[in-house]
Amino acid sequence: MKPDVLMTRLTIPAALTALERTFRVHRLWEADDPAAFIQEVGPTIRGVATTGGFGASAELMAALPNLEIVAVNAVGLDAVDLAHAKARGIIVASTPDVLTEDVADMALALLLAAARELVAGDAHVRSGAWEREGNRPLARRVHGRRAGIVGLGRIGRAVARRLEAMNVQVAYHNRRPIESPYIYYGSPAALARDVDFLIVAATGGDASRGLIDRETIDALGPDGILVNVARGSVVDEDALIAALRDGRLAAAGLDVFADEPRVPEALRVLPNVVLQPHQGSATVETRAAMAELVVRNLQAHFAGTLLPTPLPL
Ligand code: 8YV
Repeated sequence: MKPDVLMTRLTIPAALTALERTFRVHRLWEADDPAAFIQEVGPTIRGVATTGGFGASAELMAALPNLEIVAVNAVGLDAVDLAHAKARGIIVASTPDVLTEDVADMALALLLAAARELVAGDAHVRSGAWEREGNRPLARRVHGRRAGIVGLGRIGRAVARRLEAMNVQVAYHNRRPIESPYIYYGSPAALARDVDFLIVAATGGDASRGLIDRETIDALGPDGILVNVARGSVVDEDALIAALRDGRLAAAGLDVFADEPRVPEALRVLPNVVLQPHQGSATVETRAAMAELVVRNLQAHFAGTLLPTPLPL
């Protein structure tokens, strides 16, 4: 008999098709009354396939008394109650590595778009303003300048490789220094003081909540540019908005926000910010690779074989 798996959100159709070959899939996103649906199917559920945004809360997992594994279509696990999972011996699997390069590409795209004012330039041409008003103001150079990476993990290191190719000097902040060719700074504010661009690639969750605060933003300064491809929670969004509005920060490139998909109007109306709807890993190729990992992790668990990308217990 096929194991019962709760799929919280439809990632890509191919993932659902692949899961349904091996599992009896219960589609939470189609439920008119999700709470009633979970109460009805909960006792049968042995696996969960979920997204980084929806995750797996303690409340959800508690409603699934026979849950064995949560396979997350993401590398960020801040929406998964890992303590609850560990306490119950529930395996958690994620999708590392396959999305690293795409998210790093997005960080560079946001940095270049913010520094070179690509969105405003596009509008200047499309609106006819170029013909009516002439050239736009000069933008800012990226190559040859200085960048700080907050969170030198897989994605942070991929961003650093891209920046080095542009002759950008790279420094970083982690909770602890790691073996790396880049200069380590003990705090985000100290790093921000010495760079032109600050790129946030840190793990989301309680440990990094508000890590990029007003002090750090002010240290980056009125010529500084902030890029965030991590989680909205890592940056004090109100402090960021105020700094962008008041000219204490030159620009920002953001792919993540505090309360997705709701983004404050005060941020959306600013001319010096480039906004993306959490698209870091959202390419056909990468989302297919992520979905395949979710399926393979679930299949391996129920086949009693080694999982490709489990979290260490
Ligand atoms: C996705 C992500 O946006 O991997 C992550 O942590 O944020 C992204 O890959 C999303 O969570 C996909 O489920």
